[in-house]
Amino acid sequence: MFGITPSARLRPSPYFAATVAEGVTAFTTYNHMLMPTSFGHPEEEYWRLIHGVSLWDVAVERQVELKGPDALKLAQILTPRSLAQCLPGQGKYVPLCNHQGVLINDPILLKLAEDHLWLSIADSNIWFWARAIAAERKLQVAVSEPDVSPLALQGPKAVEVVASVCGDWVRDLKYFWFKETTIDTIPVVVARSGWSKQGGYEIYLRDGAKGSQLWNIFKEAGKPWDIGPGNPNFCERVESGLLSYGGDTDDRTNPFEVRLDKYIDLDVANDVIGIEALRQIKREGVKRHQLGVVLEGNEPTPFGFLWHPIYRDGVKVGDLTNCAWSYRLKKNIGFALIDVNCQVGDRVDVRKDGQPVAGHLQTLPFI
Ligand code: THG
Repeated sequence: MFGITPSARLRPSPYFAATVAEGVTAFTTYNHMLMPTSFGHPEEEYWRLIHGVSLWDVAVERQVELKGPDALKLAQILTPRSLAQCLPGQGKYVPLCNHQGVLINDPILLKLAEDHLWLSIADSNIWFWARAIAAERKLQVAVSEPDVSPLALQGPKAVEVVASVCGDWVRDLKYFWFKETTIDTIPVVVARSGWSKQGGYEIYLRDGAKGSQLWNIFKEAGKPWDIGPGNPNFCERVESGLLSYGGDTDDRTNPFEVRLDKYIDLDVANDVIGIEALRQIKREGVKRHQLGVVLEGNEPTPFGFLWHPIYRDGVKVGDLTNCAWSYRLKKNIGFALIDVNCQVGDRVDVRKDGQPVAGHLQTLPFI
């Protein structure tokens, strides 16, 4: 349909050649890189994630490295989630907010050592932000990007494949914990995490020259479990209620609106960015919240790029921020960012090309 014009602004993933060899048919942009979004068989790719194991190029989840005596201090200034209990070898999902309490990214933090952290970021530039804050607060910390590129194995059989490559110790790795190791001399970090609710691992490659080699090791090892290429799966993540920063959020979304309450600790120190604003929002209560929408109709209805307005009793009450055809529920489902007066069970309609599509509100996750 369209081509992609090469440019040094669009950094290739170390797995790019491997995904082309697998027959990638679509990409999206993310953190100034390309991420595969289809290998041409969407339903097959979905069921492979639900029942088997799927291999994903998620190198777009780029790392912001914090290194130096004040690394942990900077990390805690950047996130309103308490890091007091975070141990070396542990990862944490950490919302980042600006001074107004608006969500500006939702990385996974990996604590490699007391003075060495990675923020594995979603689609917004945190190197600028972290460097500016470090300088303004006069912290002793270097903010940089290491040569690190995540590869994900997701699905119920991922544990078998990763154990066959790395050893049985990976079976005992706790959710969100990680370990530094090598695979055929390739330096990696193996973490039990990933943007699906089907279980799995993320392998953080520490040598960008070895992308095809690492991809092929897992492709070969995964054959007994019928591994195949995939990507962060739109349908599964909507069913599972996983948030997409920038997709489901806008420039005034705070973490309480999008179900991130349990990752915010209001008693962190006052020097944490956005904490005063977050306390105030909590005191006053949010004006919007995030619920599921189930649309009527038994056919997939593509909604395209933009948010779509949601109406209740003829009044606009919010927006549909995504919508997917659920292969398990056989319905179009999506997330609503909607007035707090709207509740589960309410009948609503979504305007698509000016036409109403009827539906109702439901709790998240759907499954
Ligand atoms: N992996 C890595 N980096 C990433 C992502 C990832 N960076 C960008 C983006 N994804 C960050 N966003 C999320 C969102 C949700 C989760 C992980 C990363 C997630 N959430 C679980 C949930 O909401 O149920 C559990 C969180 C918890 O309990 O701590 O997994 O995918 N490397």
